[in-house]
Amino acid sequence: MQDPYKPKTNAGHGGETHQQAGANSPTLTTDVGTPIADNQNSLTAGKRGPTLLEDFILRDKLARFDRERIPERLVHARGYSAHGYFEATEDLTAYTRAVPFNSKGKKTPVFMRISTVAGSKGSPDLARDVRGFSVKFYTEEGNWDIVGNNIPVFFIQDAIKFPDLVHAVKPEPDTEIPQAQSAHDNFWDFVSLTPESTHMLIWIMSDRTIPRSLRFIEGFGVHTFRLVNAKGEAQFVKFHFKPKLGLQSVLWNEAVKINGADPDFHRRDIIETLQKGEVIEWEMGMQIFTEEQAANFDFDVLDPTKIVPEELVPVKIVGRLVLDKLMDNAFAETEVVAFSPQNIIPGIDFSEDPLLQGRTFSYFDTQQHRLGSANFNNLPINAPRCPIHNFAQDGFIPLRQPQGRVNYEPNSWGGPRENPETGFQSASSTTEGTKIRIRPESFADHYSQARLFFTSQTPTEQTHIVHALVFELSKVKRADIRERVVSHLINVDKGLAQKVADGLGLEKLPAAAKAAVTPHDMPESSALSIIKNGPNSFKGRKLGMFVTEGSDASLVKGLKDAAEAAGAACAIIAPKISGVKLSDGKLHPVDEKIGGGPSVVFDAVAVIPSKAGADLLKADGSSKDFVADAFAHCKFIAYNDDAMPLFKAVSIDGDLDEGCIKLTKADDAKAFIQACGKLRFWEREPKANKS
Ligand code: HDE
Repeated sequence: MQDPYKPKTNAGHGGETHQQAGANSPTLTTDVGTPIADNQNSLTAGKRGPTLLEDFILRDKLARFDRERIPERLVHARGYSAHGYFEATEDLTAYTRAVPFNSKGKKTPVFMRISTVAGSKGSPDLARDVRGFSVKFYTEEGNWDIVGNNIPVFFIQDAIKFPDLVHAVKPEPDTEIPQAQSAHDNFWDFVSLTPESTHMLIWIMSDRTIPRSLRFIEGFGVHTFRLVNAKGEAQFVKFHFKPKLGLQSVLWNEAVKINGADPDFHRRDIIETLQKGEVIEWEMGMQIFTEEQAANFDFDVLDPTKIVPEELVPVKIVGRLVLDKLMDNAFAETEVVAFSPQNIIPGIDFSEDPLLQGRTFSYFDTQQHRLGSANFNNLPINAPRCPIHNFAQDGFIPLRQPQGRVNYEPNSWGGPRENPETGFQSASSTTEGTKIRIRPESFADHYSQARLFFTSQTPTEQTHIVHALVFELSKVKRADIRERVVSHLINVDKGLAQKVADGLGLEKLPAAAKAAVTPHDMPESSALSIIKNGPNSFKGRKLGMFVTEGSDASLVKGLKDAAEAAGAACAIIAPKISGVKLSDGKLHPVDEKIGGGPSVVFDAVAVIPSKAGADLLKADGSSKDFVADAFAHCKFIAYNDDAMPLFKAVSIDGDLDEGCIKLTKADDAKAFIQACGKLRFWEREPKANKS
């Protein structure tokens, strides 16, 4: 596999000396352009004398260094970005005048950021957490931001509760632990006292929050928005992004190990994919429905804890979201990019969803604080790709240079004017009422859709939800909080509640929490299951080949050819990073040393040691972990006869199932890779019993 980390500068490709690498480089300067003769030594009085205050080069460098950090985001601090485009596959002018959809084939540049929520900027990628899913469309009528998540609902219904929610999930203020974890008393205390969060809780305890790759997650706008066409006619809309390569997650036991082996697992996956020249793609979809239709649903579409089941309003695919370019600089792009739900364009409008209403204020507000200036939208990554004409002026770091004397309107000099024909128009919707602080009754059913999500999961996925709840609640110290959570689960699904109660060792089930609206069953929705929406292909996945000195070179080649023909990557894991001599007597490159490339970072493995190699390694801890974990995580395993001592060493030699496929010749590899299209051999899980 090609080294994805070759230097991106034009200073050559490794191996040069300092002098050679700098042969064609520009002269180093200070921040005001003064050329620098010596970047190794401060200015002193005499060789061993004091450093001189006049050493402006030293001061410029240190002072600049001291001010590199800006406040990280309050939430979604850890994220990763790439550039790309949106391509419309439908002309939607009947529904909206939004320019990205005004003609089939129309392309709009985008910048995307995918993030975790609770963890700090340096936290690991594979925490159990929601993933932020933000897309900035640089349209010719302004920037449009869809600032969504990979989960279509949210914990709370009203923006006023957001600071409480974030305080509860973040590290506790006295101890400042745990980092990037919801498994602690404050979080479960808050949510168990907030019944509206129940639906979201089942989602976050599902495999949705431990994705295998950010390329295999869905994106949702969450809120109901409005589409507005040129005639001013408005319809409700929900935004969806469906991954081209299907949905896929890992097991919790795998996530724990991946975070240890590679805390940058998800961002590395994006880098390697784009540096190979592949793209990352979603289908963008919309659920479009009228206010009259919405009035007949048995839930309120203004309630952000509710979905509109796809079986009720199908998702209409309207285009492709494609990422094809890495960032040039992480700070200048993903750190200072400012996504905001208030950034909308003509043809898009808000709904009265109270969570969305609050968000339209908060992002712009927090960005003023975080980016240190009202001019943050003039930073290159935030700057619109269309003309800006207004009388805004001054403020810290005024990057725009207005010309002339006019900075007000109306005026009799000239300058930009409002345009009722082309300017943004809010959708006309009648609204009235006495001022009041109250939650609508139509928001009060907190359990029926939580039940819908749970019952729409496969038994495998339901088991994972049970395991996750037992794991998380077992970290909660107060028994009364654990029981309070179970009391809500009873309203979701009695079987779920009983299994969690058993897992926690509760003597008996507590009384069910009081439900303001009696929960009712809803028709199952297959769209809600990951396993039901897998790719049935190994494309975009990664095979790990465990080899030793003397391994069969034809098997290695057969597996590599078959994996690459299926659009998958493969890596060689061997005892020494400098290379491995296979049966053909040739030294083959190695991607990871055994122990450095554990099986958790691969989607499927081939364990094809030589006889001597297996004998050498059957007592080696990392080698045993490689095999035991792959089996326990229900991965497809290719193997040869010589692998049996390793299987025996971890006591799986008697349990080999159809997910373990023996290779006797190179040609057998094709059938193996074909089988890997199922991604996991879930039938093994009850036996493997790790998740
Ligand atoms: Fe956010 N959210 N949020 N959020 N959110 C922020 O804005 C907020 C909510 C989401 O990659 C912050 O610039 C409020 C829902 C994403 O830069 C902050 C409420 C959804 C990102 C903020 C919510 C999101 C943020 C922190 C309740 C899914 C990262 C940094 C009313 C639809 C965007 C920032 C990026 C970031 C406020 C709830 C998604 C604090 C007040 C619901 C993807 O302003």
